Amino acid sequence: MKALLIIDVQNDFLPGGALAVPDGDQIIPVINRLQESFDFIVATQDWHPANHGSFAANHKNKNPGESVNLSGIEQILWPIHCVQDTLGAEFHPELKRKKWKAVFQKGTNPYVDSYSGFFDNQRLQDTGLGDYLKGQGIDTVYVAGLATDYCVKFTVLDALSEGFNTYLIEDATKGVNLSPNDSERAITEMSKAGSEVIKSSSIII
Ligand code: VGL
Ligand code: ZN
Repeated sequence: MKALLIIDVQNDFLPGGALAVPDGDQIIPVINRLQESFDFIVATQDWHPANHGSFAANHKNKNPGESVNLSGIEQILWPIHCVQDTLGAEFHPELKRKKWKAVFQKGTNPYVDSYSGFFDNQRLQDTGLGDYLKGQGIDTVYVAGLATDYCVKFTVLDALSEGFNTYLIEDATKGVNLSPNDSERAITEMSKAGSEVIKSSSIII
């Protein structure tokens, strides 16, 4: 059975937000249409405590875009974003949520970031998403949301490693592009790892 995974379509990742993905809002109507074609829909939510180690503001003399070593691995620093219980962490109000079965929150541990919906960046903590999907009979996942070059990419790669047939819906995702071609490179990487890359028009009837 198939599921749609909607990754981090939250105010802070949309135009006007703290870590706005350029044109991120353009995928909202696409995702809303896509939802009509799925019976099983799960979303993820970036959900950081205010002292999170991925925030540049929590390191001395560091700016967003620079890196630090966080608990032993390289961490890109971001503006303060998706702080728990703030407006920026909420899903965009136009995003339909009626059919969602569950929301998996991630990035709650201040000492390790979590781009993927399945595991943190150290692969130490499991969000439970993989077992949940398998327990519901899901063997195929379609991935949409933000951002192509971070949370979507890591979610797709982990979905593949967890054994799911994995489809990236290319026009239902947008990237941060800290470097100009990051999204393109991310899509190539997901494809090489075994993900199918498709357009929403191949699903929407
Ligand atoms: C994300 C950077 C930091 C994402 C989350 O959702 O792609 N990117 N936190
Ligand atoms: Zn984050």
